Amino acid sequence: MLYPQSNRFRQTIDLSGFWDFLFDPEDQGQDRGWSAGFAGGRPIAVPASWNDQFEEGRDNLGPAWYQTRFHLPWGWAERRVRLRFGSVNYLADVWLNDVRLGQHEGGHLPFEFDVSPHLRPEGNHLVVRVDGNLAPDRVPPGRVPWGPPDTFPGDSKPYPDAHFDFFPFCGIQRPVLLHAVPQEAIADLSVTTDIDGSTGHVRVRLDRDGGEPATAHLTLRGHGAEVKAQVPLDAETAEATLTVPDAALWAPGSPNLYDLTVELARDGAPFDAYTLPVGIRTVAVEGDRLLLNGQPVKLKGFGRHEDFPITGRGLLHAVIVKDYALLQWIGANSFRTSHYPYSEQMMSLADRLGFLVIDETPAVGLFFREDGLERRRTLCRQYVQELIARDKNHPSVIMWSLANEPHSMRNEAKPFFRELYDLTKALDPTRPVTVVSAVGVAEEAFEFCDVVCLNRYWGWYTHPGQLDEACEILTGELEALHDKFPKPLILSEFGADTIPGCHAQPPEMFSEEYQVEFLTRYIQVLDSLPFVVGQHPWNMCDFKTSQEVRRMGGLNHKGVFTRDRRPKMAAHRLRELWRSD
Ligand code: GCB
Repeated sequence: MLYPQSNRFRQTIDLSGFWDFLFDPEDQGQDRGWSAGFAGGRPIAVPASWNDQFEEGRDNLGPAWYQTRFHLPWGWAERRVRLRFGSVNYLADVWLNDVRLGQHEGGHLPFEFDVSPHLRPEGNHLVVRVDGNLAPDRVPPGRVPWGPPDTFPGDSKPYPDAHFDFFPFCGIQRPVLLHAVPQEAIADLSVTTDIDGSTGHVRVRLDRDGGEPATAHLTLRGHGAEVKAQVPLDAETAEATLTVPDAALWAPGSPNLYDLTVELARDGAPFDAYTLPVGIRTVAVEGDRLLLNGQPVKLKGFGRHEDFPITGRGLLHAVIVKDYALLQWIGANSFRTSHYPYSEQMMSLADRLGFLVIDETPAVGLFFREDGLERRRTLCRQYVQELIARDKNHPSVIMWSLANEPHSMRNEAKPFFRELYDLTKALDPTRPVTVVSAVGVAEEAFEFCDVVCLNRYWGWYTHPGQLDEACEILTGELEALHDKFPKPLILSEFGADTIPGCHAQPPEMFSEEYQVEFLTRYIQVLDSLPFVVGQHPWNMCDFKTSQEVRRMGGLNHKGVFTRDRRPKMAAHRLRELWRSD
């Protein structure tokens, strides 16, 4: 799925701004005809979560209604026009000029409609109903009936009752774009790269709308090279390989990108073009090593969240820039998109700045009881397909994560993940696949996953304040895990809640000193085990959660930066550790 762009043949406009908004407490909006437009709405910012924009919005998960009006720009009458939503959490129903366009389930992934037949030159009326409610048969789930084995010991019901540890922000959280494309447009490009000595190979698959004969002209430019290919088109798909001698490879520290331009032409007259940044690199697992461009690589970075005061999970370009600046400052080379796909803006900058990304689906808090299992399976399959369609061309994406901490103690979990793993590999055989687990050697999905990702909190949730014991258990457990699954291992979460400004000597829980000690001791263990190829402390920044007794001030305080991105002592410590190697 190509991100919309503007060029000689394409144009994109962003419908961001102030829309009208109404909560629908009785869920009667549709009966009252709101899909044709409603009166009495209040202004709301799009994109942004709605929860922190108004007093009564925080714990209200909808349904709610949005509307906006727009005129078509000059010259769009002959074009095909698509309407694209970057992320609406959770369930979106969309109408244009009172015509129902459709529904999309699942926040964090884009969806679009061909709206050409429904557009008027002036006075178009776009209405969206958003339902952010939590339910056991949604993914991620919520309001899951209480009881073992699907809740971990120590769990208590949060409010709102999410089955995951971050606030269930709702609304239109990423831009809504209108984009005009030619009638016979490039529909998709899929790029994979390979390296042979110093030569790079860029394989391109082109999908287009319409199968009339035409020609595709491909040009790869950058780093002093200009490589061209010409492919006659007589079907809806075509493939070509571009060979780049002395390729400038993509890697952290040298995020070399080429521009691939694909132009469609007939009888010498071009009628569509699209330019995609391409990084030439390989990623592979060999034994218990993770290889980037054939060289072992170790990940240093974080699990993160898209989370910021007021805007919630809404796209904020400045926060993205700031976060990358902090990642560079601290010496990180990677992050995981815990626990859902991040914005396309975040992903593009990862390509540009050279970060390695473990790209995670929104499947967090999965449980495997019968109720709703089939629906959760269908949704997980959909998310894998949508995520790979969106992110397959990013060189920064080095691994797919199918889920975070599924409650995999039930027999149903293994075939569930086997099916998702096989689907992922069929869609993208080029990248390793993982499931981020908390159950250790009991995680049966590790048998077939390419990389073992484990989350651990010894010295925090268990063995509080006892870091000697914690590190002993951690070492033994990681070794046992490696004996059972001799694959690369990433400790994808470890950390301690830390109240900024709270100090204690000797260190004790919640103090900045304890977080420093905790992370330092864990990293010593990880550095001593050669099969550990990644260390991702939890979390980069403090982030908002539902209310519960463990979450003081409504925040998870395991950030090494505060929610407004100020360093705690641990940030300085990590910088010493990570920048000295
Ligand atoms: C975990 C979860 C993460 C939580 C974290 C914590 O294992 O994956 O979502 O926020 O623990 O702080 O408890």
